[in-house]
Amino acid sequence: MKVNQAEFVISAVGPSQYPGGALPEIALAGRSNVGKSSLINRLINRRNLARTSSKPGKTQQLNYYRINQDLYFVDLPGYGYAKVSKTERAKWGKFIEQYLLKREFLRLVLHVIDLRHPPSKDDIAMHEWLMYHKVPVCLVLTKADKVPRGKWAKHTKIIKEELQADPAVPVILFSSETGHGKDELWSVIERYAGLAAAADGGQKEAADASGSAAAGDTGEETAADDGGADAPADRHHAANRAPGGARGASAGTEETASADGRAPQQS
Ligand SMILES: Nc1nc2c(ncn2[C@@H]2O[C@H](COP(=O)(O)OP(=O)(O)O)[C@@H](O)[C@H]2O)c(=O)[nH]1
Ligand SMILES: [Mg+2]
Repeated sequence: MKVNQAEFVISAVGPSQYPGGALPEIALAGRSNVGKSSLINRLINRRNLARTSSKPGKTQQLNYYRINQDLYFVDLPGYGYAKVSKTERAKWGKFIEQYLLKREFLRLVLHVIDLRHPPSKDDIAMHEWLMYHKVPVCLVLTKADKVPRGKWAKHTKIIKEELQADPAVPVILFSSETGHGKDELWSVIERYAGLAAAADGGQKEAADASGSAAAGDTGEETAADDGGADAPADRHHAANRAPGGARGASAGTEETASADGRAPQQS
């Protein structure tokens, strides 16, 4: 992806502030301080567009960044921030859930996890929740520069095992420090955003024009039954989401699911 333009759009505190314009949205989820903002900055080659390490207590805003006229990155508030009250945590859960379950332009969640450590309880809960609701996910294991290369495979294996990650979920090792994984991550993002073979304002190399991956046919898993047999079946692809309608049928299930399975809670 050639980033010609990247700009901060809004810190949205509710759906009425989400931007219009119907661009695909790529959300970033992860623990506070795991490196979500740094990852955005690295992807767009800007030192400090996404604010790093700012106000971790802000539990209820989604920071939108527009990339060209192609997509939005949506930096979700991090979980696992210790100094947040129970009430705030509950609000965080509701807020994020609303966005992840209802936002029709959401195409992919980059679930950012620290490669250095086994996943936290919150990481595991978040991943389970995303799988249960069949939200398309890419695992991004970041801070790879802090782990010797010889240990990358072992750390990756442990994280995937503890998350019980479906083999179909893309996993990318990343470093905001060195840029490792950047191209690979962009190609996943483009694919999920439906930009893979799309017009690119003439920037794209002509050689690619014949169109490789069909947008949306991304190999994301459909076998996510580990979340329970009654997981709503219509959510396996964000693009297929019937906003409102189809999910009515399983509303009862969902209510129960989100009451119990409000995984993105902090411990
Ligand atoms: N060495 C290294 N440090 C990183 C990396 N990503 C983020 N950091 C650092 O981790 C801290 C938290 O990063 P930030 O992007 O603010 O995390 P966020 O809370 O998830 O948005 C900052 O001090 C970053 O410089 C990385 O890939 N490598
Ligand atoms: Mg941040």
